[in-house]
Amino acid sequence: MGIPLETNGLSVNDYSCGTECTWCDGCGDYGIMAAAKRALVELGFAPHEVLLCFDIGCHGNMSDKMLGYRVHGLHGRVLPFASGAKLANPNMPVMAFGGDGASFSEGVNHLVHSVRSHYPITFILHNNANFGLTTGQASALTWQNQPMNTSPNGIPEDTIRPMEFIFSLQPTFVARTWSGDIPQMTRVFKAALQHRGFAFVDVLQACPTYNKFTSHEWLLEHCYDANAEGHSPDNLEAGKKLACDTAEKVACGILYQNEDIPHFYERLQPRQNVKTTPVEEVAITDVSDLMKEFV
Ligand SMILES: Cc1ncc(C[n+]2csc(CCOP(=O)(O)OP(=O)(O)O)c2C)c(N)n1
Repeated sequence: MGIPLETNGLSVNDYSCGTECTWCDGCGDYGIMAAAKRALVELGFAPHEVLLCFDIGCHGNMSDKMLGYRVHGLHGRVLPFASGAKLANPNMPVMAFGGDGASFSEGVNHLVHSVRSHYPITFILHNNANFGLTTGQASALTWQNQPMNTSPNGIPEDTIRPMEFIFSLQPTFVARTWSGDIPQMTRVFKAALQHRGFAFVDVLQACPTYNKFTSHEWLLEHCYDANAEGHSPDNLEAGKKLACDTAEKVACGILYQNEDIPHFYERLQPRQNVKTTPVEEVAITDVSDLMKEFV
């Protein structure tokens, strides 16, 4: 709707591959994948120019549904290898995708350090508020009092509030969007990909099979575009307040952005004024003498 499928001589079909989709009917991952393709196409990136890193989970199966250089790692570990790849080749845009189970349980430590380290990558959180691939166990983001497969009486733990958590880490880019709004996701993903440092994008994702509380219909009714309603993302306290106050409505769009903070690579003293990248330096290293030791 209103968004061309083809720009810059590229088409979203350039990112398509023939693998059959195994996601459930109505899964929000379809919309997130469509928006990721559109964002990359609209920014003029061909599949061979980007690195797409996937965590383990339903969302992670996108790794065989979409072209690009792709890595599919261990559960909860997408951020370390995405960050490492970016630091090795800073010229390549890197998008990392992770579920809320991966990102707020197994890999929550990596999320903390990725935000505070300002690694210059885009992180898309597929937030379906449960462990989807393993059939709907409660995650740290499952709402209180929601019956889930392994906790039919609701979870005994407190739910993590993701926005309060992220804002406590002094982020430089925080956005929220939802899986039914492809134009909004596309706009947000493009801004995230163009951000100077670590971009955190919380995508509220419909999971019709296991999440009965934030359904597509619920998201449609509650989410609104805060930027369209005049929210300017330049103030951390205002962005945090808007992000955390979800009692009535859920503010979406770019909630906070600061382009003045240098990212991790820019802060590395030994890389100052170095024109080559680490991958180029490795590529021209002659290891033949070293290899002789192993023959
Ligand atoms: C370290 C580790 N813990 C647990 C698992 C089992 N496991 C595989 S997928 C998955 C659920 C993934 O949930 P989430 O990260 O929220 O992604 P979703 O499937 O909802 O997209 C789990 C628990 C694993 N593979 N590795």
